[in-house]
Formats: sequence, C-alpha cells, structure tokens
Amino acid sequence: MISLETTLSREDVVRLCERVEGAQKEARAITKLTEEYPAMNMDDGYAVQNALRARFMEQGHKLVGWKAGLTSKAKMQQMGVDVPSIGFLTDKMAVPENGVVSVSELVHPRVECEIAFMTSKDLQGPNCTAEQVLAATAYVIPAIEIIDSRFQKFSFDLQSVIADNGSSARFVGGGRPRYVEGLDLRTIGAVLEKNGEIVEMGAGAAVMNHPAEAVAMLVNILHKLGETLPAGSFVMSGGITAAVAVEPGDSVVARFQHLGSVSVSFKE
Ligand code: 0L1
Ligand code: MG
Repeated sequence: MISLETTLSREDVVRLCERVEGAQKEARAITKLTEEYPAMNMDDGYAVQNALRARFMEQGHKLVGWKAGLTSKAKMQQMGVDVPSIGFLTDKMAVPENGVVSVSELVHPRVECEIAFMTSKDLQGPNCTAEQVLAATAYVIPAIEIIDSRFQKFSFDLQSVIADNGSSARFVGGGRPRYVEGLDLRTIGAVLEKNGEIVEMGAGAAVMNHPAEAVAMLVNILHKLGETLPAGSFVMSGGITAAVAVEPGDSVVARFQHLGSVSVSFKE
C-alpha cells in the first residue's frame, strides 16, 4: 500500500511527470519544480517519480533495479541537501562495460563510482536492516553511475531531484563480482580516473557508513511507495565520492580494491 503524504493533485502529478519526461527525452534543462509548486514536499517528488516509472513501463522499458542517491556526505554537501533519496533503473539506462555514452542525449552528465548489489532474495520494509541486505545479496560488483540532473545550472532541491528520478541517466556494471562473505565493504577503496588522471577517491564507508545501509534505506523508502525489492534486483548503493563532470572525448575508469575496475567513455 502506498503511504505517501502528498499535496499535489493527480492532474499536477501528471503534468510534472510529463515535464520531467520531456526534459529527459529531449535532453533539455528545466527549472526546478518547486518554482511553480513551492509547497511541494518529498512525497510529492516520489508521486511524480512513480508516475514517470509507470509511464516508462507502459512504453516497454523494463525495471531492472533501483539506485540509492545522495548517500554520502560528499554528495550531500556538493548538492546542498541532507537526506538520501532513491530512483529506479531500467534496461534502457544500462550501458555495457567499456561502452560509449553519447553526451548529446544528456543535459549535464557527471560520473560517480559506486558499489552495486545483486540480490538473491526478496527484501521488504519498513524495518529492513543492513544485515538483512547482506544476507539477501548474491554478489556485489563495481559500477559507474552517469547522473544527469535535468535542472538548469544544477539549481534544484530534494523534491525536484526525486521527481527527476534522482538524476538517473545511465549505469555501467563491470569488474569482478564478489560474494560479500569475507569482504568488508566499508574499507574497500575506490579511485576514479578521468583521462588517466585520478580525480576522486574514497572508501565504501563514505556511503552511510556501510553501503548495505544505503540499500536498507532504499528498501524502507520502497515500502512507502508500496513496493518491495524482488530477488534478482540490481541496486546501486550511491556515489562513494563527489560526482565528476564529463564531456565528449573523456574516458573514465573506476578502480576498486578487491572488485576490479569498470570503465566507460563519452562521445558527442
Ligand atoms: O546518485 C545520486 O547521488 C543522486 C544525485 C542527485 C543530484 C545530482 O544530480 O547530483
Ligand atoms: Mg549515484
């Protein structure tokens, strides 16, 4: 059962969903949604995101998983927010390892290195814990998320970001899948390279002290959306470092201790 406390009418949710969908599909920057709807709250943001997901499913996109966002202090400070968020991932957002992403399809793309979880059991809120997440994890793999806020000059707030599906745009999984037994995800180091230069580095603990905490948070938000996380879901736990802007010609490699590396490059 959906337990969102929304203020927007159904018509306004549909209107905002269409506005975000248009911005995503046409790679067009828009103003933050709270300019027109200043009273909009986070639950309204999720109502718009839910409508967007339903619309994409109607259009034949397949839901492959979810992402936790704004889960590290670095990301929260970079974006001026203090609460994490979630977004959905579809097959159309998946990029093969070492693939090439066309920047002209995006507004202002940036990359983050993340630890991704593949689940082997269903998970359900409201009180999902990191321990339950680890017990339901088939394996973890390194990933790069390509986020793309559709808001002009990154001028947004949490409500608008959530409605814009947490800036989700593309994701790449790669490296070496590893069972979580015997791995300390808090101390796994990650280095992000752009064009051969190290531009960011960090460790798993940057993500809510443990990346599995971010997945548990995600499952608990899903409960509010009336959803569970089915076995076989791919879940990105959130950027370990601040996000790094990319442009045509750039190539990016995220190297993880124990998990190998994952890469992607960018063209016009
Ligand atoms: O993946 C995320 O951390 C979501 C970021 C949302 C805001 C942004 O576009 O940076
Ligand atoms: Mg992210």
